[in-house]
Amino acid sequence: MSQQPVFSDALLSSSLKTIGQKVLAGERITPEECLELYEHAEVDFLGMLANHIKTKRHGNKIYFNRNFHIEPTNVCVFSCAFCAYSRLYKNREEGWELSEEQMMHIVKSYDDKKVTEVHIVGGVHPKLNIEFFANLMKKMKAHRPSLHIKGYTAVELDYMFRKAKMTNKEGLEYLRAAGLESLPGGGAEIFDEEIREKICADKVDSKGWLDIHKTAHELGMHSNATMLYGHVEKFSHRIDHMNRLRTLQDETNGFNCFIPLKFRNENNDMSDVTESSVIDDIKTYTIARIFMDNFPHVKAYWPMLGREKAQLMVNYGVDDLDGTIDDSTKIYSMAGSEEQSPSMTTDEIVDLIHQTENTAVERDTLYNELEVFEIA
Ligand code: V47
Ligand code: SF4
Repeated sequence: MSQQPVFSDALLSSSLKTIGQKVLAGERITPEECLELYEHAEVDFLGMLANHIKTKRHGNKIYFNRNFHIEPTNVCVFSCAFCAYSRLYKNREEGWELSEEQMMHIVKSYDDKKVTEVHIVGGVHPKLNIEFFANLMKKMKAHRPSLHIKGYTAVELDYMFRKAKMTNKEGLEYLRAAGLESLPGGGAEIFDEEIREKICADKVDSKGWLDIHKTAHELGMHSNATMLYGHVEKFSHRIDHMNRLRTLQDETNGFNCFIPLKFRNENNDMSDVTESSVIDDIKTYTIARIFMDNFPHVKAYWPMLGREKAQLMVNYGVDDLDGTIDDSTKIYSMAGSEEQSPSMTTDEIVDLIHQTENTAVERDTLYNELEVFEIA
């Protein structure tokens, strides 16, 4: 366990000192205090607070899981300005669309591997409907009942449900009966309506995103939440985004983890936007850990951040690195991530965690601990 951090009066303004004391006392900070942290706190101070919270919650454990991704299609009816996929919609010949057979072939290719989760996420194809995905999941579950299916962002679900003329509740119940167990956190982007209009005007709005997650939680399903940061939004928009999530979590307690997603600027319609600095990245992760006091976990998604930066974030409030991801995920490599073919074996991810002098813990999707890897 870490010792209680001590602040030097000389180095801190009185308002930062007050916020620091609140955090150490386990009290919630307000959106205004969060803005003060973004605008005036240095990364060392934020790191100390975020790590204090992380250590109090999880000791020196850093979680990972063994998963694989299936991206059924990169064709998308929407045109988010930040997305490398949306360009492909304009260039349909570059699009792909996997058949049920091809996706089952991917699932079967893991038959002799100890994976616990399949993460299904992709574009919103106009022809792939709710029955198609329900049949696919039934086949997956029949083949490997223990495989946890975390699938479909609220964007994909909203489109599926509207097409099927189902309410969110009806649609989620239908998919759950077919095998869907959790929802990933994608599609949240930034909830502020004006920013959303600029970067992803045509897909599910903030209210719709939040309502799908709320309904899933009410049905006993768990989900994650993301925030796409470092583009045209301001600090206040990030805080508003986190605040809407924190408020919903107070009500439902259904979110497992919060995942800040760093905007990458290659091959999309926002390539003129400079990417966030490493200082901004660290601030965002630490502030997320401090502000989102009711979220059990903060995840650094290494295929997007790159493994070195993900490793660094372990010292800044992060307790989860997502998965081994033997991967087929393309959304980040296409948008300019350093990780051009993201894949890590269990030994590699365990080593990566051990290098940070933490214990690596394999978890399942719901954060049940499966295996503990102590440093030798
Ligand atoms: O919603 C798209 C993001 C998300 C870019 O729940 C981009 O465990 C950065 O949500 N730069 C989809 N980000 C992926 C996602 C996810 C990933 C890993 C784990 C989980 C989980 C969820 O990808 C989209 C969007 O925010 N994205 N383009 C880009 N250029
Ligand atoms: Fe489609 Fe998702 Fe890309 Fe938006 S981010 S264009 S919804 S694949």
